[in-house]
Amino acid sequence: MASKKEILNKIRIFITQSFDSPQKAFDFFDKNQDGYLTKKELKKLIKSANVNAFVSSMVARKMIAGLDEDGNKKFDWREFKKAVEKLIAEDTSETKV
Ligand SMILES: [Ca+2]
Ligand SMILES: [Ca+2]
Repeated sequence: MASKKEILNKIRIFITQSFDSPQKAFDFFDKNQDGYLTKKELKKLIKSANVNAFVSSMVARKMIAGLDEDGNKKFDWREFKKAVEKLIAEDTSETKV
């Protein structure tokens, strides 16, 4: 199974290469356009980054568990933006060493 680092790397590359901005990625995967990314929608995003279905669902659950600040079990734009910023920040800290 791919390591956490590899999975996060895939997601980061997918978001940065497929979309002009995190906002566009959010809008694209918010399929019902209610302004929230549910676990199901987030899982689709992760799966699109070429991560297998089982791992995608696990990662989606963990991301929401870790970064859902208001506890409604889904990402609003602000929370998603933080998640993406964290993803990109982790990359910088790794490549510096
Ligand atoms: Ca939605
Ligand atoms: Ca939330």
